[in-house]
Amino acid sequence: MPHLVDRHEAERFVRQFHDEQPGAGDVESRVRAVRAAIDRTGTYEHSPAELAFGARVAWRNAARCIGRLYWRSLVVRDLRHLTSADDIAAECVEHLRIAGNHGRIRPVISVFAPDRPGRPGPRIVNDQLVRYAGHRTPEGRWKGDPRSAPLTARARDLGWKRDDEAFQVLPLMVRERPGTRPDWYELPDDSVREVPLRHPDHTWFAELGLRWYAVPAISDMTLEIGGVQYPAAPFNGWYMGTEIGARNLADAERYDLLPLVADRLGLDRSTERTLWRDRALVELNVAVLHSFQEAGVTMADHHTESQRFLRHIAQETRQGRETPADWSWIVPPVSGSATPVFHRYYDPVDPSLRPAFLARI
Ligand code: HEM
Ligand code: NRG
Repeated sequence: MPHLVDRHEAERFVRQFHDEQPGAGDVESRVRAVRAAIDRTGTYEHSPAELAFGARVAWRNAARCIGRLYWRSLVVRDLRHLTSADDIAAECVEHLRIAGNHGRIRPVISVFAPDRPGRPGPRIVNDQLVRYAGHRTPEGRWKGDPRSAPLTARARDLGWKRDDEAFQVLPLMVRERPGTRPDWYELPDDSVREVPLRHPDHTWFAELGLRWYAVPAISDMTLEIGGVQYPAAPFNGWYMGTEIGARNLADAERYDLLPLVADRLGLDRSTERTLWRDRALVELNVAVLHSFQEAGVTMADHHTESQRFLRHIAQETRQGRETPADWSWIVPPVSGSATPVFHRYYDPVDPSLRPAFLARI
């Protein structure tokens, strides 16, 4: 059950907001108003400017994110007045359209109603707004994305019909309150941009029928600002190619495509020493970057995004701020040592840093 807002957290945030945004008005009167609201109601309401600042700083504080250079440009959609599942689903669809922007992807967050004492806010069940279904076939093989098997089973329980495709987009599932049965909504085709994958040098690659969606929109993290929790606050940036080419399509627990790609490349898989896995990984990543580029959909390569991240750290240092970072998440999953983010240490991560995106418990 949502708890009362911690007065110290609230005050700490209001003071940070005023410190970083000179011209935001009189800090002491705002602190008094916030304290009074918490004493009266157990919570308080952020101003639109506080909400936008809080969401951007939560991104700035995300220690696992290599993409933080553009944290100031996050588009913040203030949808705190919305609590019904229908409205939330409709605005998630709108979010995907705004973020997708015909391929020129914009970083966007949509903030729905917060938890209040005795009145929890809505929840999005999906871990991302767009995900591919996955299930184990009667023969014991995997179809689709194994990672989404639990979500796929959930959707079927609710009455959604699964096809037998490798890349079938799951419906969006929304709960108006925790514990209630989710409502589900099919995402309209025109809100889910997808990119069919091909390789610049190998025509057979396109025949594998691989694809991925354009907008990674995380929808299962709670945005916490000044002690207030926003459990439904989906956000997106653009993909870094390795997320798809070196993990989603390559991991043995995901699409597990390295053996297939290696065979099509004619590589010798009889021993690890031929580095067939490594060579297949590189070609898969080449195909992902090439296909997004040709489709006109924003995507970063891991070399460029690594350089941007070091620029971000330098910029933050000039502002007198540390950049907490988790090496094991920042270093790309292929060619780590060929990127500059590999060869250094980072400021330690303080788990009490706020505003923040928190993993759902
Ligand atoms: C994690 C890249 C935008 C918040 C990550 C990861 C990558 C990444 C590669 C690691 C993911 C993984 O290994 O699964 C980018 C790029 C962006 C971007 C290229 C382009 C603009 C954003 C935005 C936000 C954000 C807009 C929030 C407003 C986060 C958070 C995580 C993360 C909270 C950690 C997720 C977790 O713990 O599972 N990002 N990101 N990122 N990013 Fe970003
Ligand atoms: N690796 C996940 C997505 C995690 C977040 N990545 C981003 N976030 N690029 C995947 O679907 O592959 N973002 O907000 O842009």
